Amino acid sequence: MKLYGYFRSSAAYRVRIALNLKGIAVEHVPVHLLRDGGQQRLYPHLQRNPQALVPVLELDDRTRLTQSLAIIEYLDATFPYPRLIPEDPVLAAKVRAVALAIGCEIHPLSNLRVLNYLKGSLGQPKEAVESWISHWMLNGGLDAVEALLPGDEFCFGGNPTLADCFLIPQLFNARRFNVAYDGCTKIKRAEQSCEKLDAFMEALPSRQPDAE
Ligand SMILES: N[C@@H](CCC(=O)N[C@@H](CS)C(=O)NCC(=O)O)C(=O)O
Repeated sequence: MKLYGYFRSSAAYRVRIALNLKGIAVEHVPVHLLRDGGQQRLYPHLQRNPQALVPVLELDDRTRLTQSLAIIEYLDATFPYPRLIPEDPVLAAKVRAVALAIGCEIHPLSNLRVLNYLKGSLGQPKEAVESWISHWMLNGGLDAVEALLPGDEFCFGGNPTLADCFLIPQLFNARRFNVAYDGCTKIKRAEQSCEKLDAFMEALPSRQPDAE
């Protein structure tokens, strides 16, 4: 399998964590989101994903899967150990809710193309863009995720789940954009637990072959 990604892409980072937790080796193929005006928007990648986004997981039969949540659901169905989506339907719904809160509501508002539009087309100054990012990342974002968590070792229970695969890359984004989440004690607890695991550490952007 091949994972088309970018070291700093938090959506690709989610998939890297899931692959590592399951011990699945893939070939990592970088798609540079800034070079050549954004390689995600150029022909070879647009064929892989018409949304012009990473990640894309290409299976050995060349089937291409897009959207990190769908990719991780596929991995959980085909490599079931360790489970990332709990069997219990109520717990599974809670785990998915945290992943969706991050993936559908927090992350898209500070995605590269959104920030480029704010800066470029709308001509917003740096301070306004920074204020946009921290407002949406925190208010009704990470503070709501904090309220959704029970306060366990990981997001839910004593083992990492899909929710941790989404949370940790979003915290990387928060630090990158200087968004303070120190008051989120349940999030911090889950983060500290994840940091003890190689699967999370090896997925860090700084440890990827295309890291700059
Ligand atoms: N919902 C998508 C989001 C993918 C996404 O937004 N990827 C970003 C990198 S984190 C990207 O490719 N951005 C390119 C751009 O904005 O032009 C997923 O979960 O896979």
